[in-house]
Amino acid sequence: MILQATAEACANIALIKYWGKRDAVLNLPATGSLSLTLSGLVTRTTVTWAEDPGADAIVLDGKPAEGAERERIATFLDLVRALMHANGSRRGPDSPRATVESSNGFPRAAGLASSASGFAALALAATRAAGLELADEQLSVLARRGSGSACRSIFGGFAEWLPGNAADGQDSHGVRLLAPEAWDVRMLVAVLAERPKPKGSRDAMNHTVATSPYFDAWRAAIPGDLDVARQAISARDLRRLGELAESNALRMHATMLAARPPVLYWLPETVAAMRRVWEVRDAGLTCWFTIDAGPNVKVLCDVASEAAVVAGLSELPGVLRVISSRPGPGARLLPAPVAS
Ligand code: 2P0
Repeated sequence: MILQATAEACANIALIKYWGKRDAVLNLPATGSLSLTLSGLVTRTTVTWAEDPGADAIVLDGKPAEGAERERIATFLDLVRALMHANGSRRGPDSPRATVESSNGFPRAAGLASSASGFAALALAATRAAGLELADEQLSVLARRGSGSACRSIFGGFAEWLPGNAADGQDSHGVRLLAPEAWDVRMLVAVLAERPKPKGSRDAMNHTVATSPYFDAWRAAIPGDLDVARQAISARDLRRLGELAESNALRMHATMLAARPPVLYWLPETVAAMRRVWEVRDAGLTCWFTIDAGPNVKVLCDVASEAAVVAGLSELPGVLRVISSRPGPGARLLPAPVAS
């Protein structure tokens, strides 16, 4: 029996951000969050389980994973091994070793949410390869353990991460709000000059919770933001959603700027792209920006404005390229290759 499966998942960009945990081990968030899954940022992952000696073999974009990145994936695979034992999976080997091969169609760790697509694809491929068929919400709980935002990438289109109350995190998972085909919008990613991040998002988030005097205000505003975002999505009101998303992102960055020492992800090129979005919006285009834990600027826009917004961003000297996405599908299994 071949204990192998291949899955694809798309990254997601939060419109109402996840920034702060109530449990750092289980990746339980301080608040809910809400995102759009993007068609243009895809991770494809193949997992094979076998019983032979040695450590897991993990290859990311053609190179063996190393250091903390490798450790994080191996620790996640331990969770899948525990599930295999808990489910008395007779299909799997007793002490299974994984071979993982994962490739991204976009730069990893450049603030493009590759950990979200990566752990969503890994959760699906690793469980299916082991003969485990988890419901989407359970898969989302598992993906969350790898990276919090990955729990939203299990679902296509607009998704919300319910923070949950349970100490074990079983009620903290994504849910689908709107299928990808139900509302045709665009998200553009302006990829700016790449430089190493000053601080990984995990550390920056914990540091913000611990030291920012604005964190309580940030957290208190999220339930109201989520209410408005859900209403705007349900009414297909892009203006209301875009204004809110831009405001939410700026409040998140203001909260981390107030941390001690401060966390600033913006480069001069980031600010130039933000200003360009304001300029073209003032000139009549329908677009709003959001920014995550990195310098890149993402722009939510309508289909009619897409080409002109891409042109406006592309002419900025700091913009390397613009990736345009539609609402993307949830994590999905790919058919096994036909043996030749
Ligand atoms: C988000 N970000 O909602 C927010 C906005 C970045 C800014 O989720 O520690 O990689 O693995 O749970 O999911 C990035 O944080 O953090 C993130 P962990 P994650 O998309």
